[in-house]
Amino acid sequence: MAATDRVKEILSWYSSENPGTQTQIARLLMTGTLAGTGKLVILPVDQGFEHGPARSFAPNPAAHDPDYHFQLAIDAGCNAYAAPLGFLEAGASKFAGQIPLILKLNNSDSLSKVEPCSAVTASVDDALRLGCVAIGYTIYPGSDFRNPMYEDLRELALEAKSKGLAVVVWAYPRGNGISKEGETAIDVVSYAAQISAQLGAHVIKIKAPTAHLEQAEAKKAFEKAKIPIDTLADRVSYCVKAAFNGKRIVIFSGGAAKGTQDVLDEIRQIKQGGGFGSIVGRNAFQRPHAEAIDLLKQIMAIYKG
Ligand code: FBP
Repeated sequence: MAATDRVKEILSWYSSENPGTQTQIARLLMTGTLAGTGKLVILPVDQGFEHGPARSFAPNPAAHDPDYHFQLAIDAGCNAYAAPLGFLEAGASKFAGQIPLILKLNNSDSLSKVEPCSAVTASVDDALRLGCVAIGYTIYPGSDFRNPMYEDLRELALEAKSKGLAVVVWAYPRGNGISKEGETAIDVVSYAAQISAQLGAHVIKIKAPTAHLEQAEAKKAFEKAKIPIDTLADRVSYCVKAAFNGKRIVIFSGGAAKGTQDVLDEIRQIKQGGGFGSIVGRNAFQRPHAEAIDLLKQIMAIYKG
């Protein structure tokens, strides 16, 4: 399939990257039901590591099987499937070439109470060995340990880019620096998008922001500039602006499992606000297979417009 004008436009924002990295960004944008539209729907399945197997897979026991997620992403027409090393190693050969893969290079579990900080659990060479298009990496702005996470990402992103891979950053504010409500506050989430862009991310994944304003100085700035934040579409629009005036791909996470209409209403607002797509994990793999495919197809239909 020839690259569409929209895909060419998006690739022009990454013109400093080598042809290998640009090719991988193009593969992300030219695969699946949304190929060529400039929109993306990615299936992420790192929740087994992040939240534990029972919380993640008990609602749909078939999802304990690594093959399940490859097949789900393929059957639903996703742009890519993202997972930690173990899940990708388990299916990368069987499903080789059928779905672009993103290897999550760092992960954290829910078993410790210290400040949020992920361990580096895989390498750029693992990503190449498994045929991935990109590395994935989580940062926790707001954590006391954010600096080592940013510094590790600098090294990994440099290596990934030099070896022709793309870089996807999960930007999840949390930790001592911010309140629980502040983790999804519009000032904090848009700040996390900006940090990710400055760290060199090609694709930035954030949570849907609320209208809460966490930081007093940022609150004043939002109010003085009269930045609209009443609707989710308004807030998505500001997050996209915060990521280099819309010149970085910003996608939104699905969050904990919820009703189909709630998911679709949120997607409509993300589309309206100019978001580039979604990364939908629990709302997909915790549903029975047919229901998950149906929901993902409805999400893609909204993005396709
Ligand atoms: P979901 O759609 O299930 O929210 O998945 C997106 C995701 O980013 C996963 O990659 C990650 O494991 C999870 O969210 C983290 O969720 P939380 O911040 O609630 O721990």
